[in-house]
Amino acid sequence: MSMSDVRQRALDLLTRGTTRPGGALRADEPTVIAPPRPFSPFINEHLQRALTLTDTLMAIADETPGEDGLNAALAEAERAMADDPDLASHALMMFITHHPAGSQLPIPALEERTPQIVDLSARAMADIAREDIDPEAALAWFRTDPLANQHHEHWHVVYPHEGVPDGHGHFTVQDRQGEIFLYMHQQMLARYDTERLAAGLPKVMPLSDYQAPIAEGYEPDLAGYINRPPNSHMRDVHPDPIHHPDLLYQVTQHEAFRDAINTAIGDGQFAGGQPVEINSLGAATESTIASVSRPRYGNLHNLGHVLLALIGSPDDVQHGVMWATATAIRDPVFWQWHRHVDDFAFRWQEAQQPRDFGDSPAVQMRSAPAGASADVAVCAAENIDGSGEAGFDWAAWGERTFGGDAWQTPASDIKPATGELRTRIAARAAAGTNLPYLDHDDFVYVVRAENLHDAPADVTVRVFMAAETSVEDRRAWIEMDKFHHQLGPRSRTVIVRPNRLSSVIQKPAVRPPQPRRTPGPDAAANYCNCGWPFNLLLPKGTPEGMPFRLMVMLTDWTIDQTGPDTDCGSMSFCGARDARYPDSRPMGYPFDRRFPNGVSATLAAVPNVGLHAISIRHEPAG
Ligand SMILES: [Cu+2]
Repeated sequence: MSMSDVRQRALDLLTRGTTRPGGALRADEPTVIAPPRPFSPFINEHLQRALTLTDTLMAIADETPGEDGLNAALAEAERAMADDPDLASHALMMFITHHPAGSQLPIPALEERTPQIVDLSARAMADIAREDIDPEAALAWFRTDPLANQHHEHWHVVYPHEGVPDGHGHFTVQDRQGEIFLYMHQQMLARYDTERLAAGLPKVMPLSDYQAPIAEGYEPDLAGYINRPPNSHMRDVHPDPIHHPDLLYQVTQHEAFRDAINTAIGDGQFAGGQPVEINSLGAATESTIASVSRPRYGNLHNLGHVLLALIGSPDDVQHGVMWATATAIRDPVFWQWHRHVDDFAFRWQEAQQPRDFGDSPAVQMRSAPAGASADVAVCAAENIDGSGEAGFDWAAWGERTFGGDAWQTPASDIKPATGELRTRIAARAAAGTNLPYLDHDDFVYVVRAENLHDAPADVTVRVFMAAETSVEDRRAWIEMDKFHHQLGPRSRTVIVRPNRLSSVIQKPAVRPPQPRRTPGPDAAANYCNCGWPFNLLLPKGTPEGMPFRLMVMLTDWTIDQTGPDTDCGSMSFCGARDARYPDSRPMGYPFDRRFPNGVSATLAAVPNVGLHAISIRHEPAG
């Protein structure tokens, strides 16, 4: 069997297995209630069973190198699919993501595996600018974006809470997995809240009272997933009626786990004496196999998904979209649940000492009036002559335009700097239709920095953005980019950074954004699929122009660095494959601690920080 045959077999398996027994549901078929989908990646035992299969696939591929081993692994996955297609597909995707030989196989895009989501997304996009609809429906375009859903699904494939197998029955969580679980979801919330602001909606409220009715319901209109009726609340459920019909999980147990975690945060330590820090807190809250005690702290986040998925189910056999990572973010309650989960992290962070920024490098950006920086600007790529050509020298252009004699002029006053970035609705071909999606113009950040030392200075450039009305809410800051740059000794450097290289997005960034299904020749290819969708890098903004604040901070890379740089995937959300997370500072730094003197006043006074006001304007269609 040739490699292309083996790859085709993987595509066929994954496009037929995840929708329903007997074949993939096509976009033009009616969406009806499908047979129950027994597998949930949020149920520990289910994920363990899937990972055991992944482990077996790895062992098979290890035993026979090359195409034959991969083909044998696929044969094993196909056998398992007869029993539980969702479980086997999830296992196969984890094999492809985590095994060096497996990573030569493709994972079809979520919209290829479940083409009916494209139609739902197209309908939601049609409502993007309507004001006469249900408020929560105004955000449906964001929640149903196929690439955003794929990002969430894939992230959980990269970071399974029961650990990654090694082909020999050993399962290990990855470096800082508990912390990245909290951070990645916190960043999704920051983005969602920003879109809510643009739509005139309040920020997401936490679902912290497990007895309270949830006023708003949700109708997914998606085969295999039931409605969540309005005014329903969590109730005792049988999380696994097929395998464990006698197992009952009670809301009071769920409350006890919530309270135990809160007690640990208040005490600063878990019951066994282990300190609460961000990684152990994430592990205990999700929970993962690295939890200090699952008997004591339970499985709060995961079983919250299950409780909320079963709300509308009379028999606990049918479930809503909260059941699966590929569908959960569609339901507004996902965001309420995750705000509650994030509140644990926030509460812990608030109890820590604020930062004094005493380890800042001897590098400075100049301030300008009104707390703005003279050394930060953005430019639309279309206004940079020649920038569309391959091999364009950004650094030379930056130096020519913003360096030399121009150094004394505020960067934002120099052409082609702009005060406004633009977004619009574009369309791409997907599942046989023309799918509208949010897109933005390419742009670059321009950062000028002066190294005051006689030696070269390696810095990490951290770029965040927040809606102007939310700058004092440290949780509102969205990470836009993070990268390394070297400044020469006693020099003034113009740093130009194209948006397409952002550390948070799936790479390479392509336009129109396409979920890549064919991995490249290198073994880390599928890992590269991890990351936020490029088309959603910029918040939508408003037709009038929505004010935002950009923050650029330069930190000492010799302190930050933990390993070699990677060009692949999202460094911020996915770390480095099977290695240490590539930034020694806590994720979200510097917004991961309280600012007793206010966010913008504090940051404006730090010499290695530049703040800059910009506007994001959403251009109407047509
Ligand atoms: Cu998640």
